[in-house]
Amino acid sequence: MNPLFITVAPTGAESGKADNPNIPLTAEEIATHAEASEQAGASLIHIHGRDSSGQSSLHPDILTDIVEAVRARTNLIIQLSTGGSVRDSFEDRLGVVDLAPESCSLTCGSVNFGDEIFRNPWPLISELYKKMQALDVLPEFELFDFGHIATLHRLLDTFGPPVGGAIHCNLVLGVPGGMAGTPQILTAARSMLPENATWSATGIGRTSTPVALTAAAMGGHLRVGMEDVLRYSRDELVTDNAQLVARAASIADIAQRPVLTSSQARELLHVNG
Ligand code: KMH
Ligand code: ZN
Repeated sequence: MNPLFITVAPTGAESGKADNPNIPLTAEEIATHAEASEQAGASLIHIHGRDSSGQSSLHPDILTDIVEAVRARTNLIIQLSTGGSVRDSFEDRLGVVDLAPESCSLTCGSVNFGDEIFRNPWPLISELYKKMQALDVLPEFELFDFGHIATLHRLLDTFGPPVGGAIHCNLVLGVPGGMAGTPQILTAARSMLPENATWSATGIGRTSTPVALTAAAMGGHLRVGMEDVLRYSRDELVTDNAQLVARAASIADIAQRPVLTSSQARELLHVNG
């Protein structure tokens, strides 16, 4: 038996209520989705903040409100996004790590992101990583393209392993401009990861389910959520994040892979909670 854990990414930085009225934006909405997602099988939550107008925000007060609301209602491992949106400043993105959550995302390279550029030059990546090492924050390496995997190796060679020793990667497939969400690409990308790394995979949009099926078959962990996909099927909007987590849990069940609780995932990732 090779158990897996499920990450839920409920909000993201790009979509709003006009795209899907069910997307959670406020601390209260995110905590409600978090609780239902944990009941459906999630053990880690990837958080983005929004201001009162629904725009992406990395303001510490907004992120702290969300973290407190989620902590009050769940035992989920909390991961804050340092990616933010393509418009967030490097300074604000670095500031997220100061909140010292259990985990932060860390994207390992720039990538075309639809019509925009998601900028992640080497000096920013290095500063984010060193800060996470200093503050005992588990990085989750976000890998949107093959070059990002080369940069991950450079990062580990230059600065050594994360505190705690766990190297955890999330392969993000299907972003327009990044790696395609196909089994062939996922197989190739996985083969390039550090040997001792744990990894999950995320498929954006219609690649969400095929990527989850492939990752479950290959021994990976799963990430789903309304950050990545807003339609449950061609004709149905996602009703809430727990619906996507429940589908990931059934994929795990079909693959005969037990789903880890938050406490078990904490042990696997060497985070203290
Ligand atoms: N919103 C994307 C530009 C992360 O959270 O670390 C970046 C992103 C990655 O979502
Ligand atoms: Zn994100």
